[in-house]
Amino acid sequence: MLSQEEIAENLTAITGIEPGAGIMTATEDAIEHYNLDLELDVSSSAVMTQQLANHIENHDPIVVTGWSPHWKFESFDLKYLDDPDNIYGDAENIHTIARLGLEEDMPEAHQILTNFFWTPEDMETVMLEIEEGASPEEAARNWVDDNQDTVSEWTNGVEEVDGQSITLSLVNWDSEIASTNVIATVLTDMGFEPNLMDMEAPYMWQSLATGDSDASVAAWLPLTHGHFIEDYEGDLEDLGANLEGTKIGLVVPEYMDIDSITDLPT
Ligand code: PBE
Repeated sequence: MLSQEEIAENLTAITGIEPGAGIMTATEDAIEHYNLDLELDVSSSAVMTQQLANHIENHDPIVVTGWSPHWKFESFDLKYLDDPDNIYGDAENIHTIARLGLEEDMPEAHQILTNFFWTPEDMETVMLEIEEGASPEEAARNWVDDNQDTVSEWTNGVEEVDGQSITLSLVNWDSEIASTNVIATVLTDMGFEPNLMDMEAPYMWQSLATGDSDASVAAWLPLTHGHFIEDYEGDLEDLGANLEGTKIGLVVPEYMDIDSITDLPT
């Protein structure tokens, strides 16, 4: 185990992800609120998990901005640090959001997107397969083929279309790579031609407000993306939750002998 003193001596920063992610804003708030003597390193989701793997191999201290569902909890022994003042909020849901007018222009897609609902375990299955080497398209295809009962609830009563193109925004978080590819596969099977458009979190919201993209399955609410939904209130449509019970916070390896954010260096 790494003691609190050893951690204080060797830890200078929290390993973050992309700027613009809700968890980055929440972590800036946490650093200030708990008066932590730590920088927040801006990086990317891929670099964050790579750093996690490297540090675990060397048994070094590391704190990352973490979230669930995520494959890292399957691959490594990790724990969330307690957040006594609830800066990271309670469990959240992931919502599907769409541009205004989608219902009128593409009622079939709108219906499928509204029906889309799965569990954290479903999402983790897809994430883990991607982490183990499958392409996102392959992992999504396997999940859809293995879960036709669930998928048929999303497409029940919806007419197939003939090659309609639809643009889904995609932010490169592992959880959203999984969900966006699954819904794209389902839409493909219903005759759509989905176009996955890579973008950063703030543009995911903006592109729906401007109509540059049609839908996103990646709105973490009420807190993580709370500031975005406030900014774009009335400019896009919330189709409701597609997954219930997410979490964000600061995550460390089990071998770090601390339990709370308040045990980090101040
Ligand atoms: N996440 C994953 C995102 C939402 C999905 C927690 C990294 C964020 O912080 O905005």
